[in-house]
Parts: sequence; structure tokens; C-alpha cells
Amino acid sequence: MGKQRSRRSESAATVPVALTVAGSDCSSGAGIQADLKTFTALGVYGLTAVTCIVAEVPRRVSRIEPVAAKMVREQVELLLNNFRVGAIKAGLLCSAEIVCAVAQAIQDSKKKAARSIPFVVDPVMIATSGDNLLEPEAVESYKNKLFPLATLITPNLDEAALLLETTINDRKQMENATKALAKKYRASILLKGGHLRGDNAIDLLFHHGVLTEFSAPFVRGVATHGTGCTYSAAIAAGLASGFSLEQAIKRAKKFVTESIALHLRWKRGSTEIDALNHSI
Ligand code: PXL
Repeated sequence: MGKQRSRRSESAATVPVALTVAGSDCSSGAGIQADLKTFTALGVYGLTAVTCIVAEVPRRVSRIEPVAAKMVREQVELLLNNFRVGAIKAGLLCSAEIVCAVAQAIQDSKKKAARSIPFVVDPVMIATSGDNLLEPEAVESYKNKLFPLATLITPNLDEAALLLETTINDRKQMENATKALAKKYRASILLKGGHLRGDNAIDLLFHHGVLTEFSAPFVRGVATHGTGCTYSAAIAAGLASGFSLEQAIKRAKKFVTESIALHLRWKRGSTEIDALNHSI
């Protein structure tokens, strides 16, 4: 028994750890709930620092309430000071004040640690439902405070267009935008082109001067609330597990595509409700 217990704790010590700093989605398709399920599915122990609470169902955001910035910072600092965190992911940060608090906590941990932790920033601004999730003033804080700390930034087409103050309507414009963002923010960029609606959902990575395409068949007819959260969480899980950036993205893309293809659907009266399937 004693032997078994010590063997168990030994193997537990090798389990990679990832931290998500994100909002709570009570319907569990997006936000920290999606991140935690993704971490678990990919064999990573997940930590969460909650930034805000969102009352919502898949097609409708009803109310958002931020957590005090001090409290967000306390969660991040406490976790980074006590766990061997292998990767961090930032999702919905809600306000400029919270963006700054998260940046400060990560910056401080960088100063203390011998190695800096891979940091994936999903610049969540607008929900799939079209609802605004981020205070408009917070965009500047992302640009000035958070992006300089990022290993990888994962905008969708709308977010990239907003950051570059341009429009992105085709593959060539996507390529230009990916490179322009990488140059502007000195980080690797994964631009998610799903909204272009071709037969394939194409994403472009610009990393160390090399452009790489990740493509998967576009799954139609499914409400895809939470795909961005799931994708960036899966990338963070890969990085925490020691994968290279390309390997982590390749596996994450496969995971998201499967979670959409194997989605769950419940009927209630005349309405249907969909959710991504993270248990794959
Ligand atoms: O999918 C974007 C998103 C991110 N984070 C939280 C959300 C949502 C979308 O609704 O609720 C917490």
C-alpha cells in the first residue's frame, strides 16, 4: 500500500501543469470550463484564474461581471509561485484594468524565474454570438502590456482586422495580416481563418520567419461557441507537455476539429442546443 502510494505520487509529479486566465461561461462551452475540460482531455493538470463571470447560453450573452483586478492578480501570482506551471493561456480578460493586472503578475514571475513560461494569448473581444465581451479601452492595454509578453497570439479574422485597422477577405490578405501582426507585436501569430468559410478551415502560423498552414475540413451546421477557447487551451496543453509550437498547434487543430465533429446536441421543445464535445 505504502509502495503503491509512493509510486502514484511519483507519477503525479510528472503530470504537466497549465494555467488558464479567463472568464467563466456558465454554459460551459467556452471560457475556463472549456479550457479545463481541454486540459484534462489532453493529460494536463489545469489551474484557473477567473477574470469575470459571464451569464450566457450558446447564442446569447446575458450579463458579464468582472472580478476585482486585485483578486485576478492574486490568483495568478499565487499559482505561479506554488506550481511548476508549464504554459499559461489568457482568454477573456474583460477590462483594461484586468489586462494590466495579468500582465503585471506574469511580468513579475518572468523576473523571478530562470526560464520564462510559454504564454498563449487568445485576444477574445467578441463572442461567436456577436456580443461584445471586452471593454473597447482594453484593446490598447492588450497591445501595450500583454502582447509584449506573449509567445503566441491567436486572433480570429475579426480580431486581427480590428488590431490592424483593416479588412481581411481572402487568403492573400490573411497571409499579409499574419506577417504584419508578427512584426508589429514581435510574437508568433496564429491567425484563424475559419470565418472565411471555404471547404477547409485554414489557419496561418508565422513563427521565426516561417509561414505554416494548418488546415482541416470545415464542419458545417454546428454552433461553434467556444472553439477559440478550446483551440488556445489545447495549444497551451501541448506546450506544457513539451511539444514544439508547430506540434502543439497541429494536435490542437485536430482536437478542436474533432470536438466540433463529435458535438453534443440536446432538443428541448422546438429548440436545439449544441455544445462542443471535449471528452475525446
Ligand atoms: O468564445 C469566447 C468566450 C470566451 N470566454 C468566455 C466566454 C466566451 C463566449 O461567450 O463566455 C468566458
